[in-house]
Amino acid sequence: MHPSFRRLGIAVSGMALCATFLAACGSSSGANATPTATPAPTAGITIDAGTKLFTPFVTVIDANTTLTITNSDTDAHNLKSVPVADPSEATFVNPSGTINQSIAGGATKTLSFTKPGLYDIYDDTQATIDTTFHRVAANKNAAGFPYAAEAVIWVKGPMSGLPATTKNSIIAENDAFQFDFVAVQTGGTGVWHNYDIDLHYVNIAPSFATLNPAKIGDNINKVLGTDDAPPTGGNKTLTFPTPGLYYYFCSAHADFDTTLNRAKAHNDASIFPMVMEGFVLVG
Ligand SMILES: [Cu+2]
Repeated sequence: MHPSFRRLGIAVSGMALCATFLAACGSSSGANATPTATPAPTAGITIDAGTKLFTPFVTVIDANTTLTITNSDTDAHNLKSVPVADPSEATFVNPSGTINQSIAGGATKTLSFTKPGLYDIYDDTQATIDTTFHRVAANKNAAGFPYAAEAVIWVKGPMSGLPATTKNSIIAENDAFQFDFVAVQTGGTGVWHNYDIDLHYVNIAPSFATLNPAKIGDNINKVLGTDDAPPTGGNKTLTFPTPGLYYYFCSAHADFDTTLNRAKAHNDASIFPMVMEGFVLVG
């Protein structure tokens, strides 16, 4: 062996030794060094300087981890909990309590969530709660219009007390699902009833960021209206065999943007700029 190869061989095995026994190689205090605690995993949402939207729209974190909100805009923004549409949602929507704080331009805030569930926040400088449809609506002059400055945070963890069945409906004479959020236990079913004249869909959004872990129905899921299923409209029953968060929209009244990973309302949808969309939490 050439002497320089021999030296290289020694150096490589020395590095491997350091990697294996890092404390002994890198620390002068040797065996007495206090191991550093592994930092809690963090996740982040950015308020985009251009659109002033929360990015991403849906964030997935584990319970007891920290969520960092970075305001990359120069203006201050607000973080406010969206009120639950129905008392039955309170068990799984905003279960750690509500959020109401301001975040200065260029600032960072950390939020921690102790209880698993869904947290829905919006920025009232850019969007308003529509009390008829219980949804966040982008203000007409908002930078991100028609997208609303809203963020859905799924805090993963064991859930208890979720029902075996849940119901949602399509509101008569509207391109709207009654509830933004429903929840069922694993293996449970959801029923969507269509009180409207027109055909609507429960389209499962493309899978991303650990959402939508299973095919649900045929993923398109037609729900017949009163025209096709007289006199009271059709039902679609869907089974959710795999735990997770499912995000769906109606493709007759919204499109799915795979860059923003969120649905966008069609201009001619009756509740525009609000989106005909919803979430099913399965745990
Ligand atoms: Cu629709």
